Amino acid sequence: MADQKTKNDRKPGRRRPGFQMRISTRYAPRKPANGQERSCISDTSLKPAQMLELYRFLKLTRLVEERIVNLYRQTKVVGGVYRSLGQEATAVGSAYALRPDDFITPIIRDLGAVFVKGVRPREIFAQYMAKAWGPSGGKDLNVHFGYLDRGFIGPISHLGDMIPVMTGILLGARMQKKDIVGLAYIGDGGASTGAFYEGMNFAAVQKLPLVVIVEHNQYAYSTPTSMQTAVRNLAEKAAAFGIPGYIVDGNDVIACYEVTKQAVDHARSGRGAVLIEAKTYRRKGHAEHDDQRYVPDGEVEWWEKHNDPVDRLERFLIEQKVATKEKLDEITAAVQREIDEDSEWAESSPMPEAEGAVYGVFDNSIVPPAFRPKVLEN
Ligand SMILES: Cc1ncc(C[n+]2csc(CCOP(=O)(O)OP(=O)(O)O)c2C)c(N)n1
Ligand SMILES: [Mg+2]
Repeated sequence: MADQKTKNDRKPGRRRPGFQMRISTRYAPRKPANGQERSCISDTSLKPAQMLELYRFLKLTRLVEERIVNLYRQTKVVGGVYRSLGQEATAVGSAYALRPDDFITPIIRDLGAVFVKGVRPREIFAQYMAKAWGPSGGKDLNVHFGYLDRGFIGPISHLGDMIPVMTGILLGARMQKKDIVGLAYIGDGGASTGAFYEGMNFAAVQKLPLVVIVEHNQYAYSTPTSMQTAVRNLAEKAAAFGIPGYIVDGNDVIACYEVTKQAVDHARSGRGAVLIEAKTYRRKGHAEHDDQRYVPDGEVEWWEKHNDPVDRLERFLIEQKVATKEKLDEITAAVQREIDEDSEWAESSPMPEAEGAVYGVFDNSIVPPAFRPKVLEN
């Protein structure tokens, strides 16, 4: 008996099973071989028509944002303009892995996911200009609106809080016996808030079908990630919740789709929450008014030249003979026409009536009659 090894005889420093990290790096960014330009992963289940649809969504996101900047410079936009330039692939590729009845909650740099969910450019233009025909009728701005029936939960400004909100939605859905998955987006800064930890922990222990994408775009306002967290890979945080973590190249739209598809399948099959870190880069300042003077010289230019998500997909589609350059130009021209038409529509919308501000801010129908406060209906 004396020389028999027991579980407690482990060598000091050896990892105990409970602390094992389950991080998949299969879709992590890789340096291209022999100085080749970056493209996308070719190991994919996507059909050619779907890849072209992804291209359309990437172009739509980029060109809608460019038009919004244009309107902003003409002083037609109310409030700030937040761009996802250079990181569009993360939102587009991940949202594309969902079923129509699944839920998303985007943050300001996820316009691409909002389009994948079926929102039209005209709604976004009207929203940015605070027009009456916009989805919030001028009550709120940018992506601060939602459509419950389309599985699109509008974000609130408080960083981190959409994680517990989505967790609550999924708990509710489970009680209603619905098998929906919730996809919540959060920034590198947001992933350091208390709300993020509480929401993640609850979803993990309840094995709720929550997929969280941490958009590691390397800045939170002007703070580089290394100055606000000690982990090198944000996916390592998954270990704190006992859930799997993935690292994905956030500028490869096909990798973003594939990794999210795996995570969504995992979540839907009852195996619980997943954390995905998308490594990407914010090429613009926090908002249009931010001149990025805190960014080292040449950094933005490097990403623009060597790691642009639209260029990468374009290169991939041509290399793989999914499309010719002419075909891609046709898609872009159709997107441009849609944008022209939709921004004209939004500009022709009236501003909201002042009295409208008091309506539609409280849903009395969900309050039991005895407790119903007197509010303006509709
Ligand atoms: C709890 C909370 N703290 C601070 C802010 C102000 N704020 C808004 S956006 C932002 C930076 C967000 O950075 P990150 O989470 O990395 O997202 P990114 O803008 O890079 O997409 C901050 C500090 C806020 N909205 N909520
Ligand atoms: Mg950030």
